[in-house]
Amino acid sequence: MSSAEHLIDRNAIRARFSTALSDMYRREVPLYGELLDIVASVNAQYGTKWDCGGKDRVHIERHGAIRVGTGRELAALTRAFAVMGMSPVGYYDLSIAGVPVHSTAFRPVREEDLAANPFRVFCSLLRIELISDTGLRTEVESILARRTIISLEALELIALAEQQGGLDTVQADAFVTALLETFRWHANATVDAATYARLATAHPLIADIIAFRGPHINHLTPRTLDIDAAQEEMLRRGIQAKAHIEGPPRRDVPILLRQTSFRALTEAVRFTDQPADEVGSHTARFGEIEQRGAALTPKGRALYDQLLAAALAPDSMAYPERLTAAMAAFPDNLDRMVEEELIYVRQRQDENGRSRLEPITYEDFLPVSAAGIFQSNLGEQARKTYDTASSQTVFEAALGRAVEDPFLLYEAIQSASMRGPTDTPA
Ligand code: OOG
Ligand code: NI
Repeated sequence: MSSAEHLIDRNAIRARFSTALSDMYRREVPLYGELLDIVASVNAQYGTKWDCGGKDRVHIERHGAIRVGTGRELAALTRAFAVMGMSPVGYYDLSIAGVPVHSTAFRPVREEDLAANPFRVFCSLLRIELISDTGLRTEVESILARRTIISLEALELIALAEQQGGLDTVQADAFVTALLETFRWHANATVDAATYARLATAHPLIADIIAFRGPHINHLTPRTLDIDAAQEEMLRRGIQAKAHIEGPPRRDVPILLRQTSFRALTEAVRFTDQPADEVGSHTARFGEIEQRGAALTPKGRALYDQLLAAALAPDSMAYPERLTAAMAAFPDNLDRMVEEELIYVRQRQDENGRSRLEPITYEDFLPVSAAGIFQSNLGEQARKTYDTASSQTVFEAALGRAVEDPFLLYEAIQSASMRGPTDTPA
């Protein structure tokens, strides 16, 4: 047993885990390594122009995504993420976009913890009640009831962290190694080929969640400072990037989140009834890059959503042109955006002691982009129609707690900075 003074910072555990996950995913999906190279060189070129928060952390900044099958699995992961100082923030209902899951993002919430390492994981939970074939639903339930996605060793270390209030360095390393197994890819499916086909017909994402031993990480996303330059370089290298960048168009003052990805890989898998010389295939894992801009206030977000809705309504123009046209109504000047209270800002002192306002970086996700990413990777069969109400209450019951409200978190960072100078790097 270690004493409290030997416990290491949760930020350090998160940093170790994020690095270990990145190393593992680079070995599993070499194209991810290529994205890291592209982003590193674009960011190095951009570095001198950068005058917004995030400069010091961007080289380590990543988000990943996983999908789980049951509330029990989600609850266990919530405890695992808590060991690394990551709380569930926001509720995203993707069934409105035709994907049978609802989600949250596990991330650090305090300014200094985000500055130390902003690693986040978008985590989706299957909404089993949306499987309309009752026979299939029962089968899915029994498959999920049999599996354990977190090893006994990891669970013991989680319990120890809860008891002690943290982990010492040796325990932290053991925890990172044990938890990493949950995120690993398994080419051996746990179902036969016919069951896989039925799951995939219900929804490709259902097959991805149910047919394997655990919630393999399905993408890991580095942050670029210039997504247009990075996208151009992806295309130049012959990487099959998405046709257009998700999120707001290019602007002087970037807002929210812009993302692009390469198409999911078709990977060899083996179903339980396949002979050794035969292989099946599964399409799920992909690569993505993102650029982050200012966090919007509820007023700013309402304006953004209204303009986006206008852009999504089909007319004679192509989508990128419609988007640019619609978004032109969103002010693109820092002073005006602050004056109209569209974005959150923090006050910062420059070297001469003068204070200036700087946008607070958006740390969350965009459900429309998330659904767009799902669909571009899984094909049009991934868009189903679900007649259902959102169920944040059900989600939170599974989680074992309420999700944090992202607006309140940005608001807290903004008001703390207005109260006095801070020398915390962003
Ligand atoms: C998650 C998709 C959401 C993003 O960047 O919006 C996401 C998934 O595919 O499981 O990662
Ligand atoms: Ni993503």
